[in-house]
Amino acid sequence: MKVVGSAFLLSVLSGVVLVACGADAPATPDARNDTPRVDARVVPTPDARTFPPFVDAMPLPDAGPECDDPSEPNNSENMATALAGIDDCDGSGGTVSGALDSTDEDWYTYAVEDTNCLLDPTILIATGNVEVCLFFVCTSGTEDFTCPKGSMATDVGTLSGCCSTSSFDIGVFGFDCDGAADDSTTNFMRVKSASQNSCETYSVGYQS
Ligand SMILES: [Ca+2]
Ligand SMILES: [Ca+2]
Ligand SMILES: [Ca+2]
Ligand SMILES: [Ca+2]
Repeated sequence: MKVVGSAFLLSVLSGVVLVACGADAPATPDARNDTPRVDARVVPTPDARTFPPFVDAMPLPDAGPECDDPSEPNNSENMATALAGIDDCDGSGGTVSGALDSTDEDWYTYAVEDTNCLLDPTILIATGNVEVCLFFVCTSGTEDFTCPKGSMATDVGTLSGCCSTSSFDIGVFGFDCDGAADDSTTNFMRVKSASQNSCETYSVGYQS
């Protein structure tokens, strides 16, 4: 009887323990359900990060074929870009750079002072498949010049000068302001594309 009574008491105690464990179990799932709700509030942040790249990519279609030239507009004698004056010493001079589409003309103008050096108007085409014309306007007297071999005498409006697709030097006996001791001039330089390129870039040097 005592043994049976002990076994009965053990089974009753086990039942109490099981009931006690069963009562504790429901608390855990509730706590787990709270955690996903907090995580769900964090989800919108990664989605927001995907938008900036699309905005950054938008400027790309604007980068089309353009022929930027900061000297524009300079398409005629009257709109010529004014350059610093030079004298007839060969250390005096400059370089212009620009870009030409098929119909563009780039005009520049600069004064040339007749000093004690030798006057020999010169064009140096450093880069670019271009035609360069050099026109002269004497400060006093009348323009009298001979275009060197490889260049061609050309008149544009009231201007007279020489044009070539390669570098040229008028030479020390090639230019004179006839009737004047002072051969100072105002020069005009016209650059045009000699290629079929949509955008011909160039660099042209000048001295006198
Ligand atoms: Ca241009
Ligand atoms: Ca132009
Ligand atoms: Ca010279
Ligand atoms: Ca003269």
